Amino acid sequence: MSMAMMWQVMGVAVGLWWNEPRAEPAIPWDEMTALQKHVSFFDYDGDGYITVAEDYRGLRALDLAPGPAFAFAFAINGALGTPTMGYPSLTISIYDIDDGIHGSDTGIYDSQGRFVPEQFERLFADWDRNGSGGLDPVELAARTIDDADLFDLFGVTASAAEVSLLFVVAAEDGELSRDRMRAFYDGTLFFELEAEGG
Ligand SMILES: [Ca+2]
Ligand SMILES: [Ca+2]
Repeated sequence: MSMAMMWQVMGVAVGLWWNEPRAEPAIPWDEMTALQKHVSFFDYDGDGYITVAEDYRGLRALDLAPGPAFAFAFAINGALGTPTMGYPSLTISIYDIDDGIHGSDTGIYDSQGRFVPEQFERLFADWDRNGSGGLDPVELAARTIDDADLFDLFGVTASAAEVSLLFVVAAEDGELSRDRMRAFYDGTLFFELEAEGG
């Protein structure tokens, strides 16, 4: 059995819902913050919590290969589970996702998880150095390093992981376009990518 098949079998084993359609979100769409909309992509059964298996399923739906999807699912849930649940956990709570906002973030979400358009504009004004209307890996890396809070190693690592993941699933022609970045931050990008077939 190949590694890919093994991850797939594990994915099925941990949830019989693997092929179940997505349930209605636990919090009505219009009442969610941008950050909650973004993470609700992964809450397939609509209970307001994201398990590692749900995270894995969502990443696979975004066309990530099984190995990286498994690694990212553990890394993301490992980083956000405990702060959002309030006790050691690998499951993420959507209700308290704003507690998962770490240092070294872009400020594009406020402390409640709401989208801040001015900060988004600033991101492009500051970092689209070649004026291409998109951010390439060099521009993204420069931004991540410059934005780093001093001594906030966890925050930098988490930001770099998020940017890498975003780039893998959403880059076009070697960069992340303004439209895709905007959709990422307002919480609709992953739904759009899934609808497009990854
Ligand atoms: Ca769930
Ligand atoms: Ca650029």
